Amino acid sequence: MIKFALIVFLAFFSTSVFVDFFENADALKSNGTYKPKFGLETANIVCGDRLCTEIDFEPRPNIIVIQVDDLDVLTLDLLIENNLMPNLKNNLIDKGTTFTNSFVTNSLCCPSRATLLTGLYSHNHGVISNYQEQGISQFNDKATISTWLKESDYITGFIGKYLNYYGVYTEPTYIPSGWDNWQALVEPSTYQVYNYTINDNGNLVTFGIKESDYQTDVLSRKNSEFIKNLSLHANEKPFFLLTSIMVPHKELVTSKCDVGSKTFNLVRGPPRYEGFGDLIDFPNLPSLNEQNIRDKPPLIKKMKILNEKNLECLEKIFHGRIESTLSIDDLIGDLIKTLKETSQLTNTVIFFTSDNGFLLGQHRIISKLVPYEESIRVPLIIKDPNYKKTTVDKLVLNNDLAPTIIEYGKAKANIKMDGVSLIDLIKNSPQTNWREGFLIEHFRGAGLGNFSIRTSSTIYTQWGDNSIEFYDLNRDPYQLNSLHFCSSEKCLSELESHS
Ligand SMILES: [Ca+2]
Ligand SMILES: [Ca+2]
Repeated sequence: MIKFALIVFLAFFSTSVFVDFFENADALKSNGTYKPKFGLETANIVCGDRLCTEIDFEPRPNIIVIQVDDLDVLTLDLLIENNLMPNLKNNLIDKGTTFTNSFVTNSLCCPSRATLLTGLYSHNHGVISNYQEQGISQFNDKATISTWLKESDYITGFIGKYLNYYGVYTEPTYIPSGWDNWQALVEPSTYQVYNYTINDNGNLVTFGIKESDYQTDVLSRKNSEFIKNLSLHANEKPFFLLTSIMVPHKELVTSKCDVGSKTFNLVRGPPRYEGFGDLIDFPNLPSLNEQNIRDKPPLIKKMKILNEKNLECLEKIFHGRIESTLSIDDLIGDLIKTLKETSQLTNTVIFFTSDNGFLLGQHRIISKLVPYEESIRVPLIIKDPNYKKTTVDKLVLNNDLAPTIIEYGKAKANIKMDGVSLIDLIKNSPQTNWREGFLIEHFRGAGLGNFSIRTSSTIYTQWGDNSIEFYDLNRDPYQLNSLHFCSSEKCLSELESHS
């Protein structure tokens, strides 16, 4: 019975999902451009293969993307439930669209960031890892959301963490194409909440260890400066700001503790939030420290069960993540205040998301890069001032962000992106042909690499060593019993009784 279900599933994904996936990509039409003689805009307005109408000449919104690092949905939900993210809740969630099924197609920093910038899968933009040969060196920064928006007369600003090894495998003063204002953290100091260096439009500026040097707070001040400076010059062009926050990613040099197979660095919050981590109990979910791993691939079978000391370490990691994430809420508050002060709030679309999720001991793992929900799911909220609070449960991807941003900017991408714009979902337009499944990629060689197809209720994974996993997420949302392991209901009942 289960084997049969697996065969039916495989037959399904090998046909309809891939067909949908490629058809969606093909559905992005090659657009023509039209330069209006009159009106508020002087940019190339894109009207597809139809005549432009008046609506195309409405002023385009400012666009702000807040991308945070390694923030999992579970941690964010706990923070919100405990009223610890009031700025995110009141200004974005309560006034925007929350996507409850938002995923990244490669849950690793550098590939995911390259996808945000291009709308492409890893196998198409070429950034398949964090490291030089497969990372930043592969990235074509001349065809990204910033170059396309700039060509469409946006003022563009980047503030925060760029692609991994920026400043190591590039010159520290390098400025990628398409950015008018460039404020990028230089590696390896990127992963320090104090004592880090920023490339401020070609000048390297190092920050110290004062309380006011806390990294998220400095990035927040830079956000405000960027917006206020534009308003001072009465610039009529809209702006695009990508603000990329390093926390709650672990720090490079800080205290560390033992999580079993390795030691793990903590991340610090600002001093004003010291002790706030204790306000939230560490989530003890059924998949924490999974007891029976007979159904898991060899990589996970090698992992020892976490002992008391490891679990205490995990709690410390969790507390640091909570305290540092609180600084992100302050940054959101500052951003909203600045937009209000400059009368830009009603003309600005704001995105909030993370580059990947994170496992906090689920299946014995403290990391990402694996095809489990905690790793591949990410928060996504888009606040468009023209629409009210809503929730969307369609499957959406980080591949979709660039097409959405480009549509908001009425710009033109000179490549065929893999994602589709989310604007119709934000408008609550009926969708009859939305994706039913998607591909997830992790390129890490034999045993570690894994490729999956995720539908709304199942996930099938093939690992680099040919081991497989298959979960019915309705029956088994914590991915405790891979159905490939069992060929009968009797076996499954036994597996479930020991999970
Ligand atoms: Ca990350
Ligand atoms: Ca299991």
